[in-house]
Amino acid sequence: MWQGKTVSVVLPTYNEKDSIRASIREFEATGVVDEIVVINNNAAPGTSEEVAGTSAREVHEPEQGYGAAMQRGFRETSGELVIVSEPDGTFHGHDVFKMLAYAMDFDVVYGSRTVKELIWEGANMGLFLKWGNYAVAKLVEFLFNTTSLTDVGCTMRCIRREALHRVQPFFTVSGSFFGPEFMVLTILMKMRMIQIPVNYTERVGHSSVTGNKWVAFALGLRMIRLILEYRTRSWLRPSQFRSDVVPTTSRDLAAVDLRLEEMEEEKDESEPRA
Ligand SMILES: Nc1nc2c(ncn2[C@@H]2O[C@H](COP(=O)(O)OP(=O)(O)OP(=O)(O)O)[C@@H](O)[C@H]2O)c(=O)[nH]1
Ligand SMILES: [Mg+2]
Repeated sequence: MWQGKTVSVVLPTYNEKDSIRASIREFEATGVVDEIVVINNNAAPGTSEEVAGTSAREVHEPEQGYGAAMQRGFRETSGELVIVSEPDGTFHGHDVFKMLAYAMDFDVVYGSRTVKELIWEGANMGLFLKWGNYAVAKLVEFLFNTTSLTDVGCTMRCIRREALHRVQPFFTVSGSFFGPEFMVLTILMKMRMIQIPVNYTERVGHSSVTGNKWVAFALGLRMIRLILEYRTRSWLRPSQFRSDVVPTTSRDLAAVDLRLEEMEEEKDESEPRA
């Protein structure tokens, strides 16, 4: 629970058997996380045994891919604030405090892994990946004239439940470039967003996506294509990304919370005493 709001964490897993338990423990140790949902995406044998014995709930998602796993994770959680991360040892559980602090004022908080001081020795963030992510992020920032962005591939993020409800019906990507689709959609839906630096450490085990430069380069090109497609579609028909107006600022939500409390009190008073 954080400032009266329930907090969920989604951890998709494919090949993180040797790091997942420690990752879950880090999130548990924060003391503010209400539920941890692990999405087992045909993960390495032994992963379920590692998850058992922690407080996390494991859900099996047969459709392969990071996007498919994430979408399933969002459907499985119930928290008012939903944090997503990776259980591969690259992200730090205590960074949820930074994310949650900003989540009070923003619909979506994106992590960024390109701030030098927080890139740990051994992290898979050399020149190519750092400047590649930075360049694509700046392309998004420029094309959509949005807030300052410095990374498109960071999978540590936090989104408020109301914002998630609005964006969920628009998801189409089941593979690795789900992250940029999520980002572009939240921009097009005019959500309040910010990107903040998070720690980025050496991965435990083999990195299947960005471990290979060519795979990472192909993924980068695919991301750029997706970004350009969304930009063109939204120029041609801007109304398609509009959705019902829901409270988006903390002030709006505070007003709603206050009203709910008042209604509870009114209900209590009107109930006959035993
Ligand atoms: N490779 C892969 N990852 C998946 C799949 N489904 C879910 N994931 C999750 O996607 C995340 C990214 O996979 P990684 O192997 O860590 O990729 P990476 O090379 O470290 O890439 P980044 O983390 O994006 O820098 C992990 O948390 C996986 O558990 C899948 O089908 N394939
Ligand atoms: Mg990773």
